[in-house]
Amino acid sequence: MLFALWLASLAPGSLAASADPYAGSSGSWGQAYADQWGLTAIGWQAQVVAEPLAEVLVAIIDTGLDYYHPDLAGVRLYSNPDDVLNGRDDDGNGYVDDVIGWNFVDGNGNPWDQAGHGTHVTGVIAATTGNGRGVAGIAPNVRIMPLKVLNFIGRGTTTRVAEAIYYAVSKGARVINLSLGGEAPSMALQRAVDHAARHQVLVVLAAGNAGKEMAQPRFVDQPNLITVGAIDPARVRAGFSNYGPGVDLVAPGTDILSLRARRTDVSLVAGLADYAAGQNFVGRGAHYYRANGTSFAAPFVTAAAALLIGRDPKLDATSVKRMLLQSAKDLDIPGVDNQTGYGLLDLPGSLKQAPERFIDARVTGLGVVQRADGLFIQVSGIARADRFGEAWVETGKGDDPTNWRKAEARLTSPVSQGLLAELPAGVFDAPGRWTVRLTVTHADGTRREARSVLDIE
Ligand SMILES: [Ca+2]
Ligand SMILES: [Ca+2]
Ligand SMILES: [Ca+2]
Repeated sequence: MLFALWLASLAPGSLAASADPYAGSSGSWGQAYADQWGLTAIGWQAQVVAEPLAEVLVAIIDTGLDYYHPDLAGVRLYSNPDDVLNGRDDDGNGYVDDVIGWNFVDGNGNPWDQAGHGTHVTGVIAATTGNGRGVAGIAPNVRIMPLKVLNFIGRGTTTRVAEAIYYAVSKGARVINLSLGGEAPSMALQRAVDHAARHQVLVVLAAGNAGKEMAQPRFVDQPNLITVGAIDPARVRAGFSNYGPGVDLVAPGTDILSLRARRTDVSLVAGLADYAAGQNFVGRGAHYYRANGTSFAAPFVTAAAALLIGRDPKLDATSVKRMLLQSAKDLDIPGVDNQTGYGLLDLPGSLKQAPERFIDARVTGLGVVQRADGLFIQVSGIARADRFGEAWVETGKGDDPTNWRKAEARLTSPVSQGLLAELPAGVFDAPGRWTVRLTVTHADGTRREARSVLDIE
């Protein structure tokens, strides 16, 4: 039923509204690709979002929002039904006059953006589409709850972030965008993420910009938590983006055009080397801004989640995460890999994905163990499906082997996170690059693979 509805909506139609110029232009700052290349990369089209969608409340936990931005003229802001501007805490939640969100930095009801980061993130999701100006936002059905936890130089504390998560959950947010990084996760923050999981609130997290391998997610993995890495316009992982088993999927994160909060220059505040003030301003009046970071990849995923929920408000966070991962477009080496996880966010694909169906394949670690009976390479990871068939591990020489050798033992039951195979070290009988491949089959015969490489000396 939903599937049919979706196909109908994909049929080309005329757009009543007037197009957003940057959604159709290229080279505005001398670059060789589209100004909003990220929209094309995820398969977004104005038609995709033209169908009626339920409103979805999205909390942006960030530096706040320039809610007077001209290209946010159509945005719906959160409106607390239980507290009004009267100097009293009408809803008794500890926040006096939390009418449109909250400023956890200054302890007031005005989450104004003094750094520009939160406005840029919000613009990716919710810039007004079809108003004939500026950029197109991805999800016109969102209602934005700006929760300011970072100050004018983009600094904050994990305690404030945790408080903001509790706030968002208490006020019914369906998705929380956390484009924040740097600090080590605290217990308080982990508890807040767990709290969101219990309430089936999806938390979309930027992978971080250290260019490092993440052996695991920043928080204990939850079925409501998605960690997003960044790709560049060539569909390659951006050098700054963290990667590894802790990253679920990737989205556009290099040279992302979005909104500039007035009187801000976020790249300047971030202290980027070789950045000259004003360099990333775009357009007359400098109302727009381009920026790099996994911070700007995460909102692509947040927006896609909001579209999925908008079309089917009964979807829980676990299903939404599943739909986004299972439909991601494979990048880099075949299958789920260390650089790009499940691959690139694919918006039309995610909208067609059956919520209950999944095949998870992931190699999360390769470790050497010495035992009495010899030296072994232990392959650990994830092999599971909603209807599991079987799984096996193979090895092959080189980056893209043509010959594969199967490990002796097959998996006949799913593994959520654990040992998948033990390979005798003798399997790797030549020095150089080797590939380990995991194949997981569904009971219906379809399959997914995951690969990881190792170098033998
Ligand atoms: Ca209140
Ligand atoms: Ca616009
Ligand atoms: Ca891949």
